[in-house]
Amino acid sequence: EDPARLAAFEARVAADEFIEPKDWMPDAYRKTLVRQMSQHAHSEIVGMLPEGNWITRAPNLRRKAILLAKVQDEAGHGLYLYSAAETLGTSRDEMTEALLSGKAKYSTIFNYPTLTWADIGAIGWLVDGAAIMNQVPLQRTSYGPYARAMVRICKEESFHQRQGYEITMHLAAGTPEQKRMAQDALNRWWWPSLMMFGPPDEKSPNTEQSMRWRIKRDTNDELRQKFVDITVPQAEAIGLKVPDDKLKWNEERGAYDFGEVDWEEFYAVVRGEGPVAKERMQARQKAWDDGAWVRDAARVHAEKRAAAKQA
Ligand code: FAQ
Repeated sequence: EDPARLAAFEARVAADEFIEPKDWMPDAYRKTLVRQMSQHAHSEIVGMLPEGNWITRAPNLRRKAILLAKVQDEAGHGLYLYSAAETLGTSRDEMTEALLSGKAKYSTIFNYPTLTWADIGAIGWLVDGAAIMNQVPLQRTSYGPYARAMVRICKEESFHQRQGYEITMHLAAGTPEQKRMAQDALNRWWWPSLMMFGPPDEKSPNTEQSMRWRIKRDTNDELRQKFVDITVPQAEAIGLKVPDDKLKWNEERGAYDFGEVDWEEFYAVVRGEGPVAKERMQARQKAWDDGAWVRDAARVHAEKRAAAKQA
């Protein structure tokens, strides 16, 4: 790569300028963006499945309408992110094939099952809560189309977080059985939510370069700490207990000390060994196969139109 071009690129990034699709960029920058953005898009799409599981069983019409809208938002987020990633020269089909073949990842969090209605509260509160913590800084990521997609996504995500907290708040203030369900959902979703931020900084191969290129604006551990600091008082406010014996306010740091994530579990889930990983990929494969006729019809239609134009 031409060193002068590279220096000019790095200077633009350092000056907080956005890099746009037609601008020159190093191959490794393009590659890591396609990796992160496509995995982010896949997470939104696979992320529809755990909650989709409860649409028909929501406890009342109002809850059903809200959940339906939330899951639709997630489809929208996936689509903006695929479109933004396509501006880097990778097609949607290529990205989908990478997901289905297991080459591309999606967030570990969506490999856990939603066992009760309280899980829908926990997902909105904790999973969307963790997602916004990570995505607010991405509104200033150095690649323009990714940053702009994040603006709308974050607005919707913050609404999602509130609806989840509101479900949990109601259950926590309900009958003893409802409160028990809310606590059980917090117990099961807490640690997987902390895993969403990725491995510890010293074990994160991509962080250093991505921070230098301002693709990432904060490290994995910084965001994880912020999430703990904001979420623990929210649990306390509704009388729930975060399932971590080591959790303790550290006056000196002005932050919570907390226990170690089970990194063995994290890496196992990343490798595709999560509790419902197989079901998730089967559902995506089925959706892709079931949609084949639509893609075929669209292609044939486009070919006919192109032929008619030539004639
Ligand atoms: N799951 O070197 P790092 C949502 C992989 S929110 C699976 O630290 P990086 C909204 C990582 O890809 C969830 N894999 O990597 C919603 C890398 O492998 P690779 C999606 C993980 O990229 C809510 C390797 O480990 N949000 O969907 C995970 O610098 C509710 C080494 O890691 C985003 O994707 C994980 N948790 O940092 C929807 C946000 N963590 O790619 C429905 C954008 C790490 O080299 C319902 N992404 N890995 O093969 C990011 O900010 C970053 O990519 C990180 C990882 C922070 C996730």
